Amino acid sequence: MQRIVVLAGGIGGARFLRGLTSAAPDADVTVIGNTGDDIHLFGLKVCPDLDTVMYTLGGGIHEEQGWGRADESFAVKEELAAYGVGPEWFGLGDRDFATHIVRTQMLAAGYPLSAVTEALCERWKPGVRLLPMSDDRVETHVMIDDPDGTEGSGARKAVHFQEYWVRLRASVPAHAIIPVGAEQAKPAPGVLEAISAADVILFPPSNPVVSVGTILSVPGIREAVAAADAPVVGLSPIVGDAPVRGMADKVLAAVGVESTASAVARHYGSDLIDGWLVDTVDAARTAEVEAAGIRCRAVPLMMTDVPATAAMAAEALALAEEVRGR
Ligand code: FO1
Repeated sequence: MQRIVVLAGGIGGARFLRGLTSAAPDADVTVIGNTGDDIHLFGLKVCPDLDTVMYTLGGGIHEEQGWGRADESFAVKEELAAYGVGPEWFGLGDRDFATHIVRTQMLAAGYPLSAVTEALCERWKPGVRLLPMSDDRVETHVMIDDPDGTEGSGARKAVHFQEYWVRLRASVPAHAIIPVGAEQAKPAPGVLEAISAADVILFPPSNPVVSVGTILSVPGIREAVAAADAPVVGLSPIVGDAPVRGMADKVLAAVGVESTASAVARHYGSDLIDGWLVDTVDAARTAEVEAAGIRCRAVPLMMTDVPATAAMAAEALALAEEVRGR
């Protein structure tokens, strides 16, 4: 059985995985999920990217939104607001709350996040093994100009990733992205083992900075991917010089990377990836990627539905075969 490891963020990663499991139904897929977006709210631990993967593959996702539960209601949020308890800018629904309550209860009882995730997946049966990148707390913070600082003082402050992404809609410049706690974090049990035993490693069209980049910032994970025998193939989240969805361009700018399909491939570099897929509209960029020592193909990369996404996943697996043993 083919062992595939995928480093996934939220919506882009989850949708790609749905295509992958359709293209390779017999594969043994391990997903290493980003937990840098995790946030503590109302005393509860919320893991947006793990939940997005779990709900999407388990059939519980709000399809149009891409995050949160289908058929959701917001009675708890409204009741909290009536007490003046926020944040009002983060939409936690009633059904979703149950997940966070179970998770928080299990964590408080001493289970590590990896065991809690496994337990939650027993309900959702996502058809993949979902591992958090780490059981340790890592929280992505974004450095922005401090709106309360005196003008011209250059004062800056760090905000939680969700505050930057959801409350501010990435509308202000990000000066730096800091995965707080990453240096001390250890990969969760099974992560390094899955990477070294993989036949193929895939980077879906997830955010290269705050999703895949955060996973790679956990000491040992980048090294394991670079040292793996398996071919590593990525799919560009940038199509026609703009993110397919989300605001990846804002955080790419923070790390000094242009929003082009080829710049993202070079950002990962040939030490890490062997192959890279760009969309057909970016076919002219394949030469730039190949000049960086990364095999590159131009194929349709719009995840419009499951068959189109399965075709992308099949192209990624085909490219992996092509570069195997390079
Ligand atoms: N995204 C939003 O744009 N607005 C929200 O209110 C929001 C709430 C939310 C609650 C649970 C969850 O699992 C995800 C949620 N997201 C929301 C998505 C999330 O902020 C990001 O898209 C991811 O963290 C990026 O991968």
